[in-house]
Amino acid sequence: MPSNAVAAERMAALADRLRQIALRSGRQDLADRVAEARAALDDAEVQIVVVGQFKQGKSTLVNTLVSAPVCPVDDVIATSVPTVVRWGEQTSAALITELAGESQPIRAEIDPRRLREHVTEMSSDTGIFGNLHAEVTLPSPLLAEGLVFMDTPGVGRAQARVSTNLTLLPQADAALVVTDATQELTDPELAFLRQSAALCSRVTCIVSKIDLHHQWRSIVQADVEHLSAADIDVPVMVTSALLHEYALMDGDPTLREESRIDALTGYLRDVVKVEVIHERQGAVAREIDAVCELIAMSMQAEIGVLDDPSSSPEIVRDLKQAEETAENLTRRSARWQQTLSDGIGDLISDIEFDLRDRLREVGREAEQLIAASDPGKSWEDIGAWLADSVTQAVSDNFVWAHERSVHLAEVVAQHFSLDGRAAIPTLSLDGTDQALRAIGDLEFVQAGKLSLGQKVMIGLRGSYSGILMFGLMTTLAGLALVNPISLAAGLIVGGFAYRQDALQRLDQRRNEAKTAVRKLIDEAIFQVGKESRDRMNRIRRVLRDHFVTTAEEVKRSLAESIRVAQQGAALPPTQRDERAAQAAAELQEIRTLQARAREFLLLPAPIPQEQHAS
Ligand SMILES: Nc1nc2c(ncn2[C@@H]2O[C@H](COP(=O)(O)OP(=O)(O)OP(=O)(O)O)[C@@H](O)[C@H]2O)c(=O)[nH]1
Ligand SMILES: [Mg+2]
Repeated sequence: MPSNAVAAERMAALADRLRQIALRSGRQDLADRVAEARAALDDAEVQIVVVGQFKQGKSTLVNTLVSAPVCPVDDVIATSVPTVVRWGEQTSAALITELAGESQPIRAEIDPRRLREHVTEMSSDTGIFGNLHAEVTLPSPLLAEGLVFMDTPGVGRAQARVSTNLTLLPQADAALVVTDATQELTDPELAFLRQSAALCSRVTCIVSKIDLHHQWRSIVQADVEHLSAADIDVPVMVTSALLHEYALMDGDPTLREESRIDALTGYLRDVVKVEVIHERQGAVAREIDAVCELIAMSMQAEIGVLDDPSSSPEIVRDLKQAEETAENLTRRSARWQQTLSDGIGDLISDIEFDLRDRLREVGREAEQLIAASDPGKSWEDIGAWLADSVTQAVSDNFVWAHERSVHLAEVVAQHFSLDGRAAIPTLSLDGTDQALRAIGDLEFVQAGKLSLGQKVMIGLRGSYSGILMFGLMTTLAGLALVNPISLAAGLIVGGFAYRQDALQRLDQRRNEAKTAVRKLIDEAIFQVGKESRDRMNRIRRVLRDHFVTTAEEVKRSLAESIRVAQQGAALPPTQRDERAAQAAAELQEIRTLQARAREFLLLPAPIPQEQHAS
């Protein structure tokens, strides 16, 4: 089985040859398409997000993997801004702010040693409302391999942050969900793992800090059982950043082995990266296959006419019919376009209904909690519970919306190819299988060709971008008024009158708390609902553009077929045979290229020399 590098070289050679053929056939559009696909072969970056609950050792893990103390680590102060760490000859750091409605993000270079001041809770609020993330470059060996890590704020502390973290998952190539060995996986962690696995196809659960617990093996065993009971199928690996650090200081190979960091590094490099690159090459192979098919179509028409000029009117008539079918595909009345419009409409209302349903339920439970306690005393607990529950509801809604959008894209693709049957021979509709792979709010900038999934990702950036948190926090801040009303009054007034008054005041506090909860729920429904509507409308645009472009490409290919068929029929008989032989040779070459691309699609990813996953 060829390694990724060998496969990339072969694929590049196929693409270059195909590009020449496309140019020779006068198809600049197809030549450009091939060139774009080929550029993806040079993209060696593999994006890995590191996520998990608060203080599980995410930043420490990133630092250990990249062998440098880039991400701030602290017992108390939490990471608050996602940080992307990628290879660079020089160490550098920058803060990137994406403002809503602005196409260009604002980039500010900062001193890498002062990153802590910008990406932790220590940072002062800039007052800017937008997506903020940091980018660091480092000359680290693992990063030189193309791995890019993203350290993220912990889930479960800073209220609705989880929804921001979830949006990072669909566009990442892989995710490491970190949980430490001090306790077994909790329910919120399991819920988060389940959501992660639904949004990202390569999730690994990392049990960190195994040095802290003699019994870490039984914790890991329990974690594996929890995962299997919850039907979450992700590999589990263990690490200790601390043991790794000691091993480096003492030059102790046994300790180093025990830290299991090298095993993780090897797994990321030899399994995860290899699979991701193989998948990317597969996308290029599908592009080559599709372009070969389009070019072969005109060649076949020409050969048919050259072989039997009397069949020319018939062939041209068929081609014209197919051209009309392709033309119809670009019209708004085409069935796939209807499927898309109706599907998006239904999705918008279903998602909103689901969101309303989930959030109203949270509101009802909160009101029960309020009715059963004195909000003056329990408000902080209720607030924390509320933030968690709203977050959970919004996250579940997000995951569900994501899955439904992917399904819709598949149905639209099916209808498109059914509608186009007469026009589209055996064209593979690349990208639609993994369409909508990403709904995210941070763009991992990638070189080369944008797949449909990536286009969607960029189109959708900005969704759920912490707006919920903003809304939530301001509403919660407004709840200060629920705090116990001055006790001073109670101190002077005594006895029965005071107790009566106290009851009344308790009622009043409860009412105020309930009103505040309702306001918060309404706010969340409004904000999240608006974002998901916008997101769906962007999905609609991206899908429509994708398929209309495909239909137009087919139309151009058919027009070209008609042209060469007519030209072939007009050739004097003496030249006809010569041209027929030439066209047959060209077709043969195209079919050989196509067969090679298809062969690649049947190959599994190259197996690493050594399996590192435990
Ligand atoms: N013993 C031990 N402690 C660790 C290990 N990894 C991290 N820690 C400690 O755990 C604490 C939290 O580590 P961080 O890396 O800041 O955790 P985090 O997940 O990034 O935290 P937030 O970003 O704030 O959510 C720090 O005190 C680390 O020193 C480990 O492998 N062993
Ligand atoms: Mg951190």
